[in-house]
Amino acid sequence: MKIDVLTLFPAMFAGPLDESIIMRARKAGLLDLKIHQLRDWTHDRHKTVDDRPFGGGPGMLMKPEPLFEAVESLRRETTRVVLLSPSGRKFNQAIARELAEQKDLLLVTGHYEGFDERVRETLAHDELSIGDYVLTNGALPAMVVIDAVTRLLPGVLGDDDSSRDESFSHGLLEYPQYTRPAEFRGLKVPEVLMSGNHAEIEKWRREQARQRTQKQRPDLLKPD
Ligand code: 4GX
Repeated sequence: MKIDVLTLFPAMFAGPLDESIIMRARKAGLLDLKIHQLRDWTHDRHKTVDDRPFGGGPGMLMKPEPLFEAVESLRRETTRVVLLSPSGRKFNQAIARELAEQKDLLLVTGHYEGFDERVRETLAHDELSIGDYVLTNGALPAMVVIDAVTRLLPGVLGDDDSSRDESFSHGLLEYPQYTRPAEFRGLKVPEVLMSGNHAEIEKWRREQARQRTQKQRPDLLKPD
């Protein structure tokens, strides 16, 4: 998959995507990631990317011309253009799976108070938020999406990682897990896990997952 990112802070992307599984996917050619500085598509001396909102109000907006020129130069027939902003639909594992099936993505990160509405109307296929809190810009949200999508690409995870039961895949949170030692500072591992009775272990895990989900994430148990 090809992922292009448009941002005012390309340096923020150095580090998180240069480690571990994501770097391995990049080196293997499974992910072709390119980070682009939006200011490269300005034409004035000051490389202006923002302007004041018509009708007044606080703060600045991302002006349309650099965004249009950048997106038009980076996109192909097959590109899905995705804005990152708090006004988007809430990103989740189902959306990650959907994005992982695309041929290429262009992630456009929000800065300032947001986008001129014509960007949304004309350039974007989708707008995503990573959650209901306010960040300083869209670089971290873009990295979150890249990470969640990349691990789903065929060949990125080893068999061990991908066969693992995952929270959100089966709709429940994980059951409690323990490793050695069997007793640590007086804290014992539940007897059933050492019993060797696999039917009982299954039953215990299912019940624990249900209780934990009820307590921490009751929303996951409700029908939509
Ligand atoms: N999930 N932010 C974007 C600027 C902005 C404001 C309004 C578009 C519209 C965020 C999030 C997030 C802060 C990134 C505001 N852009 N993005 N930025 N949560 O909080 O995606």
